[in-house]
Amino acid sequence: LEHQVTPEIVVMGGGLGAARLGLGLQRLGMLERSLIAANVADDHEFYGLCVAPDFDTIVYSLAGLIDDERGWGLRGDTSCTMDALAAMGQSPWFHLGDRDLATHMLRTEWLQEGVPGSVVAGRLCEAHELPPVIVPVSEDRIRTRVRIEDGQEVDFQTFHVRLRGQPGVVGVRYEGIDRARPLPRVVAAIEEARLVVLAPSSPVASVIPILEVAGVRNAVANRAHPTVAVTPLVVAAPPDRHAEARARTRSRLLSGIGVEPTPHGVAALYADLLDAFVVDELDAAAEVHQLPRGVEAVVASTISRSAEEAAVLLDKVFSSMRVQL
Ligand code: FO1
Repeated sequence: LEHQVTPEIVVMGGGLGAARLGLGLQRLGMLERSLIAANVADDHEFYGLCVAPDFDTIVYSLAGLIDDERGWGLRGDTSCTMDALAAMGQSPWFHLGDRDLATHMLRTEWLQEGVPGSVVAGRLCEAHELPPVIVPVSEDRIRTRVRIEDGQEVDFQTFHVRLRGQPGVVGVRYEGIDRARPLPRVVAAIEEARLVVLAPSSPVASVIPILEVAGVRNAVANRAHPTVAVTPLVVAAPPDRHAEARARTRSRLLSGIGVEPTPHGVAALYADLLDAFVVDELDAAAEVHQLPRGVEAVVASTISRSAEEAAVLLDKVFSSMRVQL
């Protein structure tokens, strides 16, 4: 299962944002030469099962199995288990499809046997006929905790799914992050890769809890080769119905840490790490001149709805950064 070659491209992020770039890399035939470091801070225990939404979303997407409409879970999955729980008086607010449950059962069983998280990740990639290039950033437990306006602190899935991202956010912390160690393979890849891309994922939910793992931010900051972020939001293209809930959670969390939920707000948040920031072409006129000093603007279509579109976006980033592969 060990991945031998030093990755040339590193993608860091959450589920959908990283998955989109992963689909582009796959399309370009570059997935094997890449490493996708997935956030673990929105992992969740549900009825005793370990669920890793960001990792699973990337794997299911690259395996062609994702439910595209919802952006999570397996396309065509059934809900017998959730229905049975409801019939027994439970109100399961976090929906786990019947086939999706198999992934969580296996992950939980392996982790309980003491199999390291990185090995579990490799086995799950292999089970989906993917190269073992999708890894959790850390094997240690990290959990995003969201303090909402009434003073309560809730876990990320409670905030995003149960409360629909509706309460105002007054603070965010990442439980366990001080003790978490990154996978050595992730840090080595960041140091060596020709290009590091911060995926168009929720900055507070998915990108910061990767960067804040000991050694990761430093490794990114000290790179000899370029680092780029792709905007997770496009002001001029309001999210569709399915993206709306994600957009609300993303904006609430950004506001909760005092960052303006705009492309230049996000660029400023990452500014010390970036050589370039990809702004969507629809926002270029309004946003490019607001980017932080020293961060080059790359203008591209960022709303990659297909692998082809994601490949075009990546090609644009490679040529702007003069990355030849
Ligand atoms: N998102 C929802 O809005 N409702 C759900 O019931 C839900 C279940 C779920 C199960 C497995 C999984 O991998 C993801 C799931 N998601 C669900 C998505 C998840 O809450 C978030 O999109 C990510 O954690 C954000 O990074």
